[in-house]
Amino acid sequence: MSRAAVLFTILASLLTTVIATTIVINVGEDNKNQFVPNAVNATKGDVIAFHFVGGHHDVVQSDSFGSCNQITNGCPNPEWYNYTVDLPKGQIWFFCSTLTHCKYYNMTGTIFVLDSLNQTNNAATPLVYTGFNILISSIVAAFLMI
Ligand SMILES: *[C@@H]1O[C@H](CO)[C@@H](O)[C@H](O)[C@H]1NC(C)=O
Ligand SMILES: *[C@@H]1O[C@H](CO)[C@@H](O)[C@H](O)[C@H]1NC(C)=O
Ligand SMILES: *[C@@H]1O[C@H](CO)[C@@H](O)[C@H](O)[C@H]1NC(C)=O
Ligand SMILES: *[C@@H]1O[C@H](CO)[C@@H](O)[C@H](O)[C@H]1NC(C)=O
Ligand SMILES: [Cu+2]
Repeated sequence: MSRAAVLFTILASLLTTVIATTIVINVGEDNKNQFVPNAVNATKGDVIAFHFVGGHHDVVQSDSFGSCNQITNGCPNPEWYNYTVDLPKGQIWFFCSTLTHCKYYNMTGTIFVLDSLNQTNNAATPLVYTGFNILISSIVAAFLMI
């Protein structure tokens, strides 16, 4: 890489760090089985702050848009579940696995992760990405105690 390219890369990553934002998604808004908003744009480093505002819900990842196929464990009804986006681009699909909230109420959503260096080249290529795994260790721990 040329010196200019190195400098650009450093500056770009600094800028990305500085402009990292928090995006709030309300879970169970208006006591309905819904995520509001159910689609957000983000870039790597942004925080998706799931705010559990009503009812009993969770947030888990699925394998495709609108799907109810669970691929990770998730976070059941905390006050907040703050997920820091840690893939460079792609899509992260999620849903609520409580009762029939996904199947009958379509309680689903998508994080479109835009390439922070080229936002026209956005989330066209879906990546199945497993980032919501914070409960795995506690589930394992629960098994060990049985
Ligand atoms: C996300 O970005 C796309 C363009 O890449 C835009 O069309 C869309 O309106 C944006 N969605 C939100 C929720 O900001
Ligand atoms: C999550 O983010 C929200 C919004 O920025 C903040 O109010 C809350 O304290 C955070 N909670 C945790 C557990 O990090
Ligand atoms: C389900 O929700 C998604 C957003 O997560 C939306 O795009 C889609 O149109 C909804 N499907 C139905 C059948 O309402
Ligand atoms: C940004 O992405 C678009 C779509 O893939 C591509 O056509 C364009 O050349 C890219 N721009 C840069 C500066 O890489
Ligand atoms: Cu729910």
